[in-house]
Amino acid sequence: MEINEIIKLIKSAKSIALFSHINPDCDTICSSLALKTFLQKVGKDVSAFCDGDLKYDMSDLFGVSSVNKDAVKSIYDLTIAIDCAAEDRLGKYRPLFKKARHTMCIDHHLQDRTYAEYNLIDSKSGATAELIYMIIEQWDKALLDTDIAGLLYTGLVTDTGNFSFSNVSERTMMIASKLIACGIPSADISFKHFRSISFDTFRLKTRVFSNIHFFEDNKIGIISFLHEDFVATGTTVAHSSNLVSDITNIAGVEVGVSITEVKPNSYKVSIRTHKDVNANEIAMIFGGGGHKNAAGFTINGFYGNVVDDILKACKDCL
Ligand SMILES: [Mn+2]
Repeated sequence: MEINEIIKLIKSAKSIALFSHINPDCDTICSSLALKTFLQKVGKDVSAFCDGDLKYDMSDLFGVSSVNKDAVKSIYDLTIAIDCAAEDRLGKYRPLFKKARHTMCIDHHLQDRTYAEYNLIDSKSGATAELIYMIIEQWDKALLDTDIAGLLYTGLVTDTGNFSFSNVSERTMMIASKLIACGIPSADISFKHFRSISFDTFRLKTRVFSNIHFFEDNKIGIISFLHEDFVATGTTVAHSSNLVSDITNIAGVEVGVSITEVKPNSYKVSIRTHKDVNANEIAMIFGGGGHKNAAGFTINGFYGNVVDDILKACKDCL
């Protein structure tokens, strides 16, 4: 649908609930909080929900303490899934999302979907935050303040790898410049999300990085974060996020895989690729998805079998 139609539909709703995806990243949370803040300014009754723990790097986002804090209404005029490629990404909030008078999805993932009644889907968008910006700009750009701009910029920066991935377009940079013009601390935001790591993460890195395995002439690199690694370094699953890109930073590596043990015999897998190797295709084999160069899925099984299956899928995609 076109942005102006989406705006019309949101305008006609009074009570609105926004939903981020499970295992939330900054784009899904920041896009939701930015839209929530804006819609409150235009007088809407808005709540934001997310099935999942928010990571430590989200703790100072504007309005983040309001997530999951509003009383759940029995029915909303409109529910909006934000950055959710599939209905099951809503987690435990799926029934609440479905029960609304109208449902909408705003997203930039590749997957075809039909789970919402209205859709604003643009896979060329660097982040869902880009789509939220366009809604706000067309609706009433005078209401774009530094709080909203900071949220949108954080979503943009994190989903584009600090403006370094192939999903960065001319439009992405135009929007970034408009957000910077609002007076946001852009350098601080980039530092926080791309350079600064906690000492715990540093300890986890030094332990696990010496044990990365390479295959196919070093074209495939696999890193594993196992329960024992978290115990030995006093860290949790959250500390392992984004470290997969350190593998694809190595010259010659075309596919980087991180396998993180989230429960006994249950693993969260992130795939990062270069050039024409399609991460989304690899993830879809295992019931996941994402983007061409960044995708993920969850897999259950014995560690050795999990590695074998993933490695085979990666080899087939080279
Ligand atoms: Mn996103």
